[in-house]
Amino acid sequence: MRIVVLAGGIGGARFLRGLKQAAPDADITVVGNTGDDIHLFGLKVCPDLDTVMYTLGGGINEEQGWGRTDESFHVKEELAAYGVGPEWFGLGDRDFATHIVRTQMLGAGYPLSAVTEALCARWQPGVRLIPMSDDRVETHVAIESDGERKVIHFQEYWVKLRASVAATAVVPVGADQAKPAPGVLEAIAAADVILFPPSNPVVSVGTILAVPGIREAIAEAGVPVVGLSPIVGDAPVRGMADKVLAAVGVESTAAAVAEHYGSGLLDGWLVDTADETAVARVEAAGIRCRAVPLMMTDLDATAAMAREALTLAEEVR
Ligand code: GDP
Ligand code: FO1
Ligand code: CA
Repeated sequence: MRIVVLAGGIGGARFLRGLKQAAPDADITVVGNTGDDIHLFGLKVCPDLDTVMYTLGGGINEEQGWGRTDESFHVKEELAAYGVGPEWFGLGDRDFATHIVRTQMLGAGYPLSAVTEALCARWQPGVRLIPMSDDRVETHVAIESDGERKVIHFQEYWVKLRASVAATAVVPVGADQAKPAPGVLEAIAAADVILFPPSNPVVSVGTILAVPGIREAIAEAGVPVVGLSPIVGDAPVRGMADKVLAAVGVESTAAAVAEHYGSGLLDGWLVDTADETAVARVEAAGIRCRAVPLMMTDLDATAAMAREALTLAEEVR
């Protein structure tokens, strides 16, 4: 079975670990979000690609969900001693090596997709990880600060400000000009099932869908498209997805997120058992819906979620 998954960082990566256990023989292609990417200290950092790669490759800091295990911060401390920031973004020494290799290869002319493949040769994630695009896309967030409109990089909004101020717009800068990376459209066209993990619907899955051609390819693939809600009990399980959902006019409920994707794209949607009452509303929108446990507390619970998603895919096929 060929499965394509559109993934962000932590939610996407943890779901993929469960999917690999649930479908050990499946051929899994992950289309990764690159809208979170940022250039720091002359290096290109790709948080969501790295989170997937480290999580599936056994190098992730499990408690944190991003960055390397057994990490130290000597380079960051030395940079700070020179007064060089930003101090609010925690790049560790082991993680730095990934960004150095990536930046060196990009400088030598390799596209990001080839660089990601080279990095994965070390980590062996057990899936094919492709960035959504080789072209530069960076999500920016518009905020109101002291009565003035300001546009900042997504990482500044998320990590520095912790989404503590209201966002008035979320813009994947460069997405409209970006082309899907080599292999993305081919994988979608050849898929037997397409899954949206419980990733952020706006700044993870939404950004991938903003690359012209990807949404269309999914709709035209003619195979079941099934998603899992990142919203449980009317709130994100982790992080501040409610802030970016509000910016695009979507309430933070499992049903509203399904309607936001729409029946033109989604065939099936899983909500948590806490959101059982959302099922009727989602089905009224033309999307098959089931309420099942959706908390990724451990690998077995996550694999059970993946099995439910694949079962729902068979029901709507
Ligand atoms: P990010 O790029 O690191 O923010 O990760 P993703 O975009 O892939 O996923 C973020 C989303 O995962 C958040 O909106 C969370 O609500 C969701 N999430 C995290 N853990 C769980 C979980 O155990 N269950 C569900 N249903 N959602 C989760
Ligand atoms: N998230 C944080 O909340 N604080 C950090 O200092 C931080 C550093 C960081 C370094 C490398 C990396 O790959 C990810 C990092 N993240 C950090 C997570 C990253 O900002 C994610 O993009 C967001 O959590 C949302 O996806
Ligand atoms: Ca992300």
